[in-house]
Amino acid sequence: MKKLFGLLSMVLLITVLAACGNGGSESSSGEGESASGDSGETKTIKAGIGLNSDHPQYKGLLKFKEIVEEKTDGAIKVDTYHSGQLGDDRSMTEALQLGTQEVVVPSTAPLANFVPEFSVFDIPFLFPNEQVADEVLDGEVGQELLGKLEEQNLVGLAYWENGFRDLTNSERAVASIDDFEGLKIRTMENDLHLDAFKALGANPTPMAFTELFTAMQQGTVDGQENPYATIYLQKFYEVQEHVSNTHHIYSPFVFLMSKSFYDGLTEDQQKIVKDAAVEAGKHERKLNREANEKYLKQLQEEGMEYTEISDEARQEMVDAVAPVIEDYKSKIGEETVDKVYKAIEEAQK
Ligand code: TK8
Repeated sequence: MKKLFGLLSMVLLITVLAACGNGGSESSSGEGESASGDSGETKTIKAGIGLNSDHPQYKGLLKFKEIVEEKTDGAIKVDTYHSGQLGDDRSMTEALQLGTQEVVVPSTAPLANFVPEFSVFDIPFLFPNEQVADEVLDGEVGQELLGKLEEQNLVGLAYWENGFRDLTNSERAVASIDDFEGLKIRTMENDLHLDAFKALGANPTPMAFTELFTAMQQGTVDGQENPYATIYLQKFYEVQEHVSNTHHIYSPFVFLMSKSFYDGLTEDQQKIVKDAAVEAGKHERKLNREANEKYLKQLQEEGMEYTEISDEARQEMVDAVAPVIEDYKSKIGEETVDKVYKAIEEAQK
């Protein structure tokens, strides 16, 4: 008898629990599962970046949140974190692989530690301007490279913009290659960047972005390189005196999603997050270009000394890094490098 009772209450308990589990969708839709095969549970995206809340990158993330929450009627919620609250580009990318975070938007430079071909976009003096970069990144070769991220349990949804990188330092005005001599320069965690700065005569050291401001404040490094918007909005002018328009590398950002999270979405939801990443990316690029335009002037108003690099001096730099680029072609992959150079040529026709 007791056994029968126990069995009956167990069946009852399971039925009650099952009814409770489906309560949300049931109450909102009355059916077990919505048409798009979604369980109806709210899914949360933890999205983190390294830059602060004033930066166009964070504005882009808020745009992504707005679109996704609206288009999914709140079935997907996006929690946004800035200023390295969740870690740096590399550690956040690892968190996506582990499935403990859902979105990060790193620079391509640290991403090359996961997929080496991404270093192709960090070849110095590669892109002549932003428009050509857009066409190549949003075009066939850029999308093909995004596809390679799946092997690393990552899904690349879109390219956003970090921008053309310019050198700052606290030692001296840099007008030509000789002025790089011995400067302790922080670079992103990328061997091509390191070797390029060695070829320019500097003394480079790789470091996560989250450690950079303190390293400049304490004099562990003399300088760094980033787009004007980052130099201004991260207040680097408080710890740096000189800025030069080296424009030595165009840095794309990649909007990444954890593959395990992405695979758990319905097809509709996958399309919504993909389209939202692309649309928010266009918004971010526009804001970023306006910001980079605006902030060089404000850096000078904050007391930084600006040095214009002449075409001859820039050509000296191009020549100095050429052997490094030659050397990296095989490390990156000749085929990928050739495709990118071809796409750049095409984009300028
Ligand atoms: C921020 C970084 C930054 C990059 C760097 O997380 O590390 O210097 O330019 O924007 O992605």
